[in-house]
Amino acid sequence: MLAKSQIDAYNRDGYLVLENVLSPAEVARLRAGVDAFMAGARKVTTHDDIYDLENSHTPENPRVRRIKTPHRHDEAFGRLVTHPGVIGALSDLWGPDIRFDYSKLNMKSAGFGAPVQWHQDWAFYPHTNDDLAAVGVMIDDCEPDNGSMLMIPGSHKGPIHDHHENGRFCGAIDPRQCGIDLSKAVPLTGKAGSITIHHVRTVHGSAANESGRERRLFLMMYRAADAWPLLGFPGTLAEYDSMMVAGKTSVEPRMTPVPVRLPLPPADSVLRATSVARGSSDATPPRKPRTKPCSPGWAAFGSGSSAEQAGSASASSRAAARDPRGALPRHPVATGCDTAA
Ligand SMILES: O=C(O)CCC(=O)C(=O)O
Repeated sequence: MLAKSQIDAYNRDGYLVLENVLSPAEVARLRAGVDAFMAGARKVTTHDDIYDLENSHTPENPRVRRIKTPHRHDEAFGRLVTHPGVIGALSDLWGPDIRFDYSKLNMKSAGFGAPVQWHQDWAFYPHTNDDLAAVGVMIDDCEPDNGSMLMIPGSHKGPIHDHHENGRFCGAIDPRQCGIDLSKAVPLTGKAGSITIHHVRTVHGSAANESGRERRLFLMMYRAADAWPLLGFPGTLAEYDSMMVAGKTSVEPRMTPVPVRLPLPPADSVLRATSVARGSSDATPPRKPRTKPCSPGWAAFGSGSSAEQAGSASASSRAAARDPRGALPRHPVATGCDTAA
């Protein structure tokens, strides 16, 4: 259960770090799961439903940027979706009714893990209210030099910044143009087994991992059950409701006066992928194509999100990005939420 001071800090700053939420045994099991994913990466040569690869990846020398929806593929990651330490904290922030969205494992490997440009997750998936957050599970100790996430305190109460470039959604902001004081950025550090919670509107990013240590962060996206996605959801209502992880669903969206910029039109790269997949025009919101159906309970969560698709499409852009603590150029479809968002 969160202390009042922790709830106040989250409401004031837009993020929180909670220590020792996972036991050493749970962390060890997750690391074994990551090792198994990495062994699987030796069989792939290009991005697929599971792997988002670094540009320098080869089967002989696997370099994985991200594992997509690991909760669908490994029971230990699946169990985290409903972990009492996670759901308890979110209930303290939002109340009892909570819906899962999707997960990803950002590898940010020692020596070459790419930075994530400044962004707000909200830019990728606006809802009727902003009781949404990403929960990060630290599989390794997170320190400033191995690419811990960086947050701008209080930015969740500000505007939704422009994540477009040349008229198309690019998934990243230009912090200088947005008047963001990067000297205020706070690194979310902690020991393996800690969790982070960041508000969907908080401006954040992360630097490259130039240390010799891994920085693997498992991210799970959640929303209050009465926050309804403005761009709709994939699949049927029954499938959407199967993503409830606590409390009860509702068909009465809670509307609050939140600032919104739709992630439209999508970047060319996303548009091409979406059009091919769905035979659609660019009026179609960018959505992750549906992946294979899942069977056991632990695998049943997660429809994916536009942000994830956007991130996959942005591999070359991300590789080109510089340290987000400096002034970043924007690249088409950056690595926020799917990565970023
Ligand atoms: O993995 C990271 O460093 C950042 C992830 C992120 O920004 C996001 O998921 O929105």
